[in-house]
This record gives sequence, C-alpha cells and structure tokens, in this order.
Amino acid sequence: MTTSNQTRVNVSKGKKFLITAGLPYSNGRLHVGHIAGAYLPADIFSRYLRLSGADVRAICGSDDYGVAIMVTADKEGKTPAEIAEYYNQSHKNALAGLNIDFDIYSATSRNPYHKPTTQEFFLTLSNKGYLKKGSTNQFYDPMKEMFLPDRYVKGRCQYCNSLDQNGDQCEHCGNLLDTNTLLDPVSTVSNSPALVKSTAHWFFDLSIFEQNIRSWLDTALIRPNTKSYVEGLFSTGLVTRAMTRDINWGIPVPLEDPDAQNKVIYVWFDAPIGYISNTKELCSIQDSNPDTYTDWWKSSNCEIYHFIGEDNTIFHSIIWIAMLSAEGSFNLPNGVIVNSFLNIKFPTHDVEKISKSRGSAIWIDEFLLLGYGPDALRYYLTAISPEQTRSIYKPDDLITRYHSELGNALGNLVSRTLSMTQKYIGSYVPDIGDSYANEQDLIFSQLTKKIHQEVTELIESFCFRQAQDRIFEFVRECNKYLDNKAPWKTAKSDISITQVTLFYCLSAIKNIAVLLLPFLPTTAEKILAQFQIDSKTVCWKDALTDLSPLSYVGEPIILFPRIEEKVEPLGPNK
Ligand code: B3M
Ligand code: ZN
Repeated sequence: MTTSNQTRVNVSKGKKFLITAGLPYSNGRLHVGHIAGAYLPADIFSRYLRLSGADVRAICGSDDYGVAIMVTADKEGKTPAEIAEYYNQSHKNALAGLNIDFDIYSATSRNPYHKPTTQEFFLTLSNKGYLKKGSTNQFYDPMKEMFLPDRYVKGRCQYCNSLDQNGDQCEHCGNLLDTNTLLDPVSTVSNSPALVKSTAHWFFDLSIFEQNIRSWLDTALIRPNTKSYVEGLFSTGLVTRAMTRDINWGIPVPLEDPDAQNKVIYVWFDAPIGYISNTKELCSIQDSNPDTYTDWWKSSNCEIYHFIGEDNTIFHSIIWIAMLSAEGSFNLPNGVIVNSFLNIKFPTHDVEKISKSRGSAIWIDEFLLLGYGPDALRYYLTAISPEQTRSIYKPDDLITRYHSELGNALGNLVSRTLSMTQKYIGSYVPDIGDSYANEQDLIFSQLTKKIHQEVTELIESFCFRQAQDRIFEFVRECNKYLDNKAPWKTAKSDISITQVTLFYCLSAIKNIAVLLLPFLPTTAEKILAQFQIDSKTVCWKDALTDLSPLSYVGEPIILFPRIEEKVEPLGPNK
C-alpha cells in the first residue's frame, strides 16, 4: 500500500538540521556527475536553511575503505592510506573551488571517532543477535595466502565463454558470476590459479526489518520515483548480506571469535556510520566535546537529510534504515534525497555515461581552471539537475547559457540598472515617496512577494531546479519592466518617473541577490556588496523588502565576463 508522503520540509528559526552528502570514495577526482548528484543540492539546501535561521550542520568526508581504494592503490603503486589521503585533499579542493561548504569534510580512515563508533555499532548488532556467523565459498590465492575480492579474480564466463571476466559479473553477457559460474579463475594478485575455499562471515538478515523500512518509507521525505524504486526491491525479497570481508584494508571485526581474526567490516557497513562519526569529530572541534553529537542524532529537535546519487539508494533506503532500526538508539533520517545520473554529450558525439576510463568526464579541478568561475557550473548543474530523471551535461550548452542567462539576463540587468542609477541619480537609492508609482510599478513591486513564496516552497520540496528557474524568470521580468519603463527616456521628460523605476529595479535586484545566495553565492555576494550589504548578515526574509531610500548604490560591475569559446578544453579525452 502506497500512502502519500509529506513532500515539504517544515523550516523554522532555531530548528536543528543535519545535512549529509554521500561520502565519495577517495580513489579518484570529483567530476560534474558527483557534484550534480549530491554535493551541490546538499549545499543549496544547507545555505537556504541557514538563511532561514535554522541551526545547521553539513557533514561530509571521504569513504576511504573498501576494495575500490585497494585496486587504485595497487595500480598506482601506493598504499591505500596514501591514495585515500591524496584524494581526500583533492575532493576538499574541488568542493572549496565550487563554494560547496561542509562544516566538516573528514575521512573514514583518519577520523579518530570512526573506528570505535563503527565497532560499537557492529557489537550492538551482534549482541542483539542480528549478525549471524555463516560460511560461504570465496576465491582464494594459495600463493599469497589471501582470500580474493571479486575484482581480484578473472576467468571465463560459464554462460557465454567470454574470457577475462571479473569475479562478480560478465561484461559480455551481463550475467552475475560467482565461485560456481566463473570458470578457470586466476588471481590477478599473483597471476596464478585461484582456489575456492570456504570462509566464515557475519550476516545481516535484512528481511527482519522489512516492516521498519516500509513504515519509514511511508513517512520519509523521499521523491516518488525513489519510493517506487525501493518498493520494487521488496517484491524480489530482502536478502541476507555479509557484513564482513576478508581483506586487510578496513575496520577490524571486533569479535573474539578466532574466525573473526584478519577480517574487516564491509565498507557499506562502516561508510554511513561515517555520518555519525564525522558529526562526533565536528562536535569535538566546535564544542570541545564529541558527546554533543547526540543533539544531532538522538534528539527529537533535529531533522536528518541524506543527499545521494541514485547508485547509493539501496544502501541508504534499505540497508542503512535496517542497520539503524537494529541498533535502535539513533534517529532515522527524515529524508533521503536522491538525484539520478548525469550523462554527457560532447559536440559530434552521442550521449554517453560519464566515465573515467572512456575519457568522458569533466573534472572539477580542470573546469575551475577555465575561468568561468564556480557559479557558472553551479548555475548549469542546477539548471539541468537530474532531480526526476537522468539528464545530459553538454559543454557547449553550458557556455551558451553562461552567456545568455547569466551574462545577458542577470549580468546586464545589474550593470545597466547600476549605471543608470549612477548617471541619473548618483551613488544612492532614490527617495521616491509614494506618490509617483503607477499601476505598472506596483504590480512589479508585488511580484517579489509571489516569487519569494514560490521559491521558498520549491526549495523546501527539494525542487532546486525549478526554484532557480523561477528566480531567473524574475530576472527576465525585471528586464522587461526596465525596457517598458525606459528610464533613459523618462529622464528627459520627468526624472521622478525614472527615480521610481530605478527604485523598484534596484530593490528587485537586491531581492534577487538574496534569493540567489543558496544557488550562486559568489555572484549574490558581489551584487549585495554594491548595496553595502554584508551577505553574512542577510536572512531569507530580506528578499521581501525594498531598499532604504538614500542608501548606497555602487558602480556597475561585470558579473560574467564574456569568455571566448572554450569548448575544446572541455572536450572528451582530457
Ligand atoms: N562511497 C559510494 C560512492 O562514492 C559510496 C558512498 C558512501 S555514502 C555513506 O558513490
Ligand atoms: Zn558471459
């Protein structure tokens, strides 16, 4: 039975919000798909909440454990710890370059609270009887005396006879492979034949928590497409999953059992606990006391929202909810906000998946060198945000929209209004009294309220793409108003009409800047600075007011300089 969920967050002053974004694996650079998927929406939402007076902590950091990091370390001849540290720093730089501000960006392998928090969580589940020991068959390298993760074994597919297939899935026919169906297995660690050996693991039976997950799903703030996807997973039945691994990079299994020696906790068990341990680390810094993390995880006054990409849905909406339900002392998230994938289309190419190996990724560090500034990418990624379905990033489209929507619509509105103010009035807001405003002026000035309300509702419903669109519709309305009122003409006949027009336009621009603070913080701050408004003192409701007569107006500024076509450095195979 599908019931209809709440669709909007209830924001009020002082209310606590814990916002998390999926912890990226620290084995590669961040690209535009990562940013569009989780980090930008989480940042927009956190900025909006702060402007609304809420008490917010935005949590992120890298996911350092798991086989993916080991594989990269092997390839690059480094240790997993070195790889994790290098990419953690690389992610920090990329996020900072885009003004994506987390209160903490930690790392699961280096946060001192992560190992104890994870082990305690594991022990609680084990003591409650939710982690059961069992045995499975696994590939084993007798030369190296180690069990082999799927990605360390290659062999022949039983179904289609393709050679050189990984231990988990045949790339050729798509069938899932395992110790029975991957033939002639070879260890990629030693290049010698792999054996199949039985090994003990600890299993978590997800089906025990089906009811908990279902009732969470009926109340959580979750997009309808995510909800139906998760409900679809119930129909095939929730399975039992091993929560331990036979590798040497991870958090040791904290059990006395001799079979637990040399085993680590599964990375998808420890990673979401990273949200909790990163909150502890943040509290230890901000409050000099990690224990205040309970204000965020165990208090009825705090709401928790996870922002993630679609491939993480099952882990956050099923396994994590089951883990939290089993543990029992933490709050469940109030919402899981899932974005779909971003595909990419280079001029003259077909639409393709973003892929490192195929060279079809746009890396953040490289984008930032092009000179468009962070807001160009923030704007574009929100304008095409894959909130309902997958969407397509087109490098040439970014450039077109940078020039037309940011440069021509917003940039020109600001520069021509400021320059006319300087020319016809001076460096201050005209004092118009009430008398000269006609119906057109009043209708225009009423628009602010309507837009403010619509944008607020859209953001609180996680419709960031529509919210930004709405603000830019307002920008176009302002340009229309300015064109219709032609203050440069009335300046010759009746300067008081020019004053009225500029008064309303300046106020609208200030209000647009406030509305843009969550989306385009650098641009919004630049605009506000022209009114001598410090963005740190601004609140969301400040987008509803007119400027004070006689307050300062600065010189015109160029917000989005024209950049000669740079499609080429954004092209594939970089
Ligand atoms: N590291 C997957 C990813 O990077 C994973 C997310 C963990 S969130 C707790 O896409
Ligand atoms: Zn096959």
